[in-house]
Amino acid sequence: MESAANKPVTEGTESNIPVTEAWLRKYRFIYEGATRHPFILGIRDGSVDFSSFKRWLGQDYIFVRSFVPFVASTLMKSCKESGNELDMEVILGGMASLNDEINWFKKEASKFHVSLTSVIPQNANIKYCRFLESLMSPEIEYAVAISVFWAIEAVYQESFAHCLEEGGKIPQELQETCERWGNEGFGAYCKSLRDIADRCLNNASPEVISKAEVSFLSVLEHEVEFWNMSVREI
Ligand code: HMH
Repeated sequence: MESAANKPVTEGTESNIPVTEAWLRKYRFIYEGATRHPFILGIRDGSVDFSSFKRWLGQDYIFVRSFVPFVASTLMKSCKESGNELDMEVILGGMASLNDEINWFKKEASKFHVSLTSVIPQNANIKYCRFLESLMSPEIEYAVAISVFWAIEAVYQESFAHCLEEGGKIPQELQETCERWGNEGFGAYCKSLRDIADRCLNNASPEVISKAEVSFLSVLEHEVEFWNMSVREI
């Protein structure tokens, strides 16, 4: 915000607002589809089916294992392309939290009697992981990768933070899950990713901004499909 007056007016976007803000306005309905999905609303109001939660748990463990190399590839891009050396620290912090997350999944899976070694990746998950893989190549610009990284984390942060808001009736067994992504520290980390994305997008060419926008939209679509997969019977 503080540098808004210095921002060049980018074709196709409103002037003086950060690019991510323009995207969130433009795609508000689909963003809400991803962050207020029936699966999340069910966790918030306590009506969630535990078999859906267990399905989500097993599938998300697989997803997170694919997310790690994507984040690593973004870290590499930040070292080569970023104009700010603090980016590396934010992304490295993200890698550290993914390390915790993998251990948390293992602990949680044993609590819910889910065998992580026998989870079969479902179609929505396979497609989402393939999408991440397509973004790991060195030809993909840092601005695109960091925008995708932000969007992936932000959807979980907003979704689970919503569960924690006043008036929720989260089943006690799922409280920890909501706190993992809904806590304030995770919110601050997502804000740092968003600020990096906005800085990169602000300096990017219209072509790169468009590529990042298309990828942002793909993230939202994959997230909705991921929740759908968790709710649906296999
Ligand atoms: C599907 N999206 C999915 N899983 C996650 N763990 C996150 C986002 C956030 O890390």
